[in-house]
Amino acid sequence: MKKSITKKIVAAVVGTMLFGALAATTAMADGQKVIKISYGLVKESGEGTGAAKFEELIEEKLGDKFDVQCYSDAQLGDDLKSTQAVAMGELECVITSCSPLTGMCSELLVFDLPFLFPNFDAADAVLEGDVCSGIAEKLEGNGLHVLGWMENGYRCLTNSKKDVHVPEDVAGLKIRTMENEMHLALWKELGAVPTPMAFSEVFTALEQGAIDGQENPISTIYLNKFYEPNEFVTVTNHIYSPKLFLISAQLYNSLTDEEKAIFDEAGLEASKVARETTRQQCTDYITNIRDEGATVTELTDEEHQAWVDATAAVKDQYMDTIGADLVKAVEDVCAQY
Ligand code: TK8
Repeated sequence: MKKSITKKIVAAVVGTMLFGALAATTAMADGQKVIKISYGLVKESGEGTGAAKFEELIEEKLGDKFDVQCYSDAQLGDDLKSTQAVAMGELECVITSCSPLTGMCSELLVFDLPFLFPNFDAADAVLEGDVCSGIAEKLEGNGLHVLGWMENGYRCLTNSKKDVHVPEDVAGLKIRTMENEMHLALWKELGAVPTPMAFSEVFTALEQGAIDGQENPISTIYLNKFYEPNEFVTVTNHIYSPKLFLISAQLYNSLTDEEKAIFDEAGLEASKVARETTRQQCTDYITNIRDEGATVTELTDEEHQAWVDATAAVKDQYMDTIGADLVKAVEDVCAQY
């Protein structure tokens, strides 16, 4: 009895190994290279929609060669971890916030400046202009090729304690920030208690009361249900936050010129779709969040100005680190919109 069970197990194991080997041979025979895309938000998010678009475009044009697979919700790791894996050539692609990457590219800190981008047209002009080509070149040296610029959106504050209108209201609130020194400095300056944390830990930390609040665009606040543990949502729009769509430079450089062009084109198209989706969501979901019973506070002009004034010092503080020329280049583009 024992023997036959053992035999069966051996047979099953050998069978699986053979099948595995066969499957591997088939994949190789097909010559398909798997391209995994790691991202932290849900499938319905802008980046999820963008990743799916990229998959569709690549498989339409190069389906015999590449199998694109999208992994949402930080399944393959949070922004920084995934980006490091892509830089090392251990993972193919990532869609990430810029803020956790400022350690490898300090120029990205320019996007952490509060109240810099007046509107989406200005953001598009910067994302598609020289400033971002320069940043892309720098990232190439870190093993990261930029396929496109997607979008987080304008960041807004949520918390479980009070209806926040003006900066003074955040005094003493424990607020999760991205892992970024300027975000930390900003919330400290406002009198809050900032706690840097990877994105995938935020919901549980809010639910358990380890933190009182967090800040993210309306799209994320709704799709990740942050309004459940945090019934107060304030449309502060304090920082415009883009996202990078990156591919391992090692992998990119191994592509033929024709493939490179198709990847770049698909990256741009996917990024456009991602930005359009996020923008629509940030508008639409204010109503959805209210319908769920949360309080959504939109600021008066006076309250908005109070936030601009209260965060100005951080900008001055970081001017040298970012580079006054870079900040001016962004401001000059923004001034046209
Ligand atoms: C998701 C993050 C998220 C960001 C954050 O991976 O960490 O708060 O806004 O969108 O990139």
